[in-house]
Order: sequence, then C-alpha cells, then structure tokens
Amino acid sequence: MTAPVRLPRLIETLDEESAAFLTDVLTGLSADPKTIPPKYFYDERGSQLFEAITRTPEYYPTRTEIGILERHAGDIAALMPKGAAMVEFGAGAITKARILLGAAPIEIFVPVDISADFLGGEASRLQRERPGLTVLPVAADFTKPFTLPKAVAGRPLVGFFPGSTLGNFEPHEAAAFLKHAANMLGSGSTLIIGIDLVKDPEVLSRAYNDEAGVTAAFNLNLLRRIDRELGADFDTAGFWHRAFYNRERMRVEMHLASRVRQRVRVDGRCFDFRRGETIHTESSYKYTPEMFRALALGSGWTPAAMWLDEQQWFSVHALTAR
Ligand code: AVJ
Repeated sequence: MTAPVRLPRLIETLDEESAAFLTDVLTGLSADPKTIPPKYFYDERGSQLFEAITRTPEYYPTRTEIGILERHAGDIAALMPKGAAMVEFGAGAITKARILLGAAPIEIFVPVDISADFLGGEASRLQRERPGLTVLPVAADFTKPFTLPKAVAGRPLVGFFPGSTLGNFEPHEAAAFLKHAANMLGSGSTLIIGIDLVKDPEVLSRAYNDEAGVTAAFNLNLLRRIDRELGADFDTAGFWHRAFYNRERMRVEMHLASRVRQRVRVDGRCFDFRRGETIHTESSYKYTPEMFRALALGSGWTPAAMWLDEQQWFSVHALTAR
C-alpha cells in the first residue's frame, strides 16, 4: 500500500496567501481613492529594500530606536520574568530583538513575520549564534489571529513590536491589534513597543523621500510584485513615488502616482488611472507619548514605562496586559 501523498504545508499556505493578495489588490484598485495594504511591500526584494531604507541617512527611526534599546536594555530586561518566551511581531532581520535577547532572561524566541523566506534565513542565523536559546519562527500575517508554538505554553510571555509598525494601522485597527495582542499574550504579560513621535514635518518628509531613492524603489517594487505574482501589466515607469506628512491626520502618506492617463490589467480586469491619480500604499501614523498611552490604556494595556532618545523623536513603551 502506498502512503497518502502529503503536500508540504508551506505550499498550501502560499496558495492561500496569493489568493488573499489578489483579492486585496482587486478590492483596493476598485476603491476610490485606490489603495493597496502596505503589508504587501515585503516580498524578498521588498524586505531587502526596507533594510536598505533603514541605512539611509534620512530614515532616523531605526537607528534612533536601536539607540534607545541599547541604552536602556538593562531597564527593559528588568521587566521580563525569568524563563520568559518573547514573541516578536514582524521580526524582519531580528536586529532589535538581539539587543534584548543579550540582556534579558529569555529562553524561547518566537519571531513572527509574513515574509517566510526572509524569516527562515534570519531565524536559523540567530539559532546558530545562540545555541542556548530556542528559536521557533512562525510565518504568519500577524495582523490576524495566529497560533503560538505549543512550546511556549505555561511560560511568561513578552511581546515585542518595534519599528513603529503599529503606525501602519488606522487608529481603529491599532486599537484592535493591541486588544488582540493582550488576549493572545494573556493577562499580566508585557509588551515592549516602539512608536515614532510627531515632530518637525521637514524631518518626517525627508525620512520618506531619501536622496538615493531607496524609498521610491521600495514603493515601486510593489507594482513589480503585482506584475510578477498576479500577472498584471503595471509599467513602473508610468508611476512615481510621492510621500508627504499629512498634518491633520498626523501621518506620513506614501502614494504611487500615475504619470499619465492609463489603463492597467490585473487578472483580466481593467483599472483606469487619471493623470496624477494615486494608489495610496502606506500611512505611517505618528503619535505623541500621551496619545499613544491613551490608545494603549483603552486597548487592554496599562502603561508601565517609557524611554525616549535625546531629541524625543522616538519612544519605546513597556505595557502590562490587564
Ligand atoms: C516599517 C512601517 C515602520 O512606516 O516608517 C519606511 C515602513 N515605509 N519607509 C514606516 C516604511 C517607508 C516603516 N514601517
């Protein structure tokens, strides 16, 4: 008798993922104004381009947050129970977690990221570096409920959500995410979260319009990905990167603006663009410390501590789940 054929789990997940990608793109391009969720920036090339953005002189958030984590690693680690499991949402290159893992009594590390290939490589590199730590990567869209590995059951849990990724969420989505994280990690757990702060609009605008054009390439890569994975016919030369700070809404907006009047096909469907019409690809909300603490307080968390850099450009908060 032959054993039943088992499809590798990764393949099934990928099919589900590209179906969701297609649905989200068709829905977003049918909307007025047109929009595509920023989580789709992160294919392998997009993840690499994001890492390159963090090295541009204009993009201050990454190096500022790393400075805060390094300077206060001891204080942050002191809030973590011994034997804790740390869950990082949107782990990417795992640079920032390494700082905390070096200072805190964490025994299990669960990096969660939507970019499965990138995550796998980074997780095995970390595991080789730290044989005493158990690294259990989870490839998942952390904006939706997902299952934690069984090995963390009974451990005190610490969530880690750096990079101001929460800023990508609309305010109501940010509240929903924080509630979902509080439920998943459980009452008494800790969340360490990095939040970019409101500041001089010039500084904000420059951070999303770097001279070298890395952010532009990152934004335009989304169209390449749609062409490649969904068989669309976007011509990237027909669009330009547009980013600005929207003061009323306290957010940086990124758009892809059509240089001409044109028609684009995605999966057999036509989408018309007026000259100058944009696809809104990302919002990056900025908070004041007070606004963020109020959001946390209303979403199941009690603010416990906050650390800032000298210029007060970026904040790292410790929250406790009620
Ligand atoms: C990873 C969402 C925090 O909004 O600053 C960087 C992504 N976009 N440059 C941000 C991003 C353009 C970044 N986050």
